[in-house]
Amino acid sequence: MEQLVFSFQSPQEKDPTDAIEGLKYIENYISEKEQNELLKQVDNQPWRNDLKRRVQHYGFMYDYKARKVTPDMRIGHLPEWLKTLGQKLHRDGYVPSNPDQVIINEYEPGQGITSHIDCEPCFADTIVSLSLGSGCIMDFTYKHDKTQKIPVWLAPRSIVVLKDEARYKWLHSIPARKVDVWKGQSYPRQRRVSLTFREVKLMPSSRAVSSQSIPVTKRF
Ligand SMILES: O=C(O)CCC(=O)C(=O)O
Repeated sequence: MEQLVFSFQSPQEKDPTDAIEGLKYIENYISEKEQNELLKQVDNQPWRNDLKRRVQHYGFMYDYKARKVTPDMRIGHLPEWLKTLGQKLHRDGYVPSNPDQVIINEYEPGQGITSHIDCEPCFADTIVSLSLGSGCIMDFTYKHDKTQKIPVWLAPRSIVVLKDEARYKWLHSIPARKVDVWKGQSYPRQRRVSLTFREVKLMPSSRAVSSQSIPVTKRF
């Protein structure tokens, strides 16, 4: 498999808001060329069609319905092209160790993801999502007061890092729509592919689950 080489350009670090503790947003984290290589790699792999949007799971399967990851859900090591990127995130100080689980989501215009906090017993404290292809708005909603909602623009080739309050006290979602309006300007959505890097906190297996039989929900 082709080895991806990532440049060492210092990324432009920007926080869109100081309102959410633990949220970091970094534009231009990878180059256009790296983005195209990654999209090629992603599109060479099989997609799962059991959610409203297509997904790929690496490292461990994640059971959306039961919200769990157990040792028997291990798929294997991350493929080289994801491992390299995970190592870069670690080297750059965005994650405390090399991630061992990645979920790739594909959003066609009009598709989104419902408001959620990533499974607390399943995944460690830091989660990073890389956007490819299209930008979109990610909404953050405060868990204890749902009227507090903060939209954050995620540009293609940017990463968003969720830890501390951003990870545990704010739900995140991507509204299912075809156009985002950001700072007064309209951005028609195109196909967006996100790569979300996590470290699994294993729960004991309660029953044997094969990766083919993992229940998922069309509602997620
Ligand atoms: O698409 C994204 O950037 C976020 C994905 C996400 O929230 C998830 O997989 O739980």
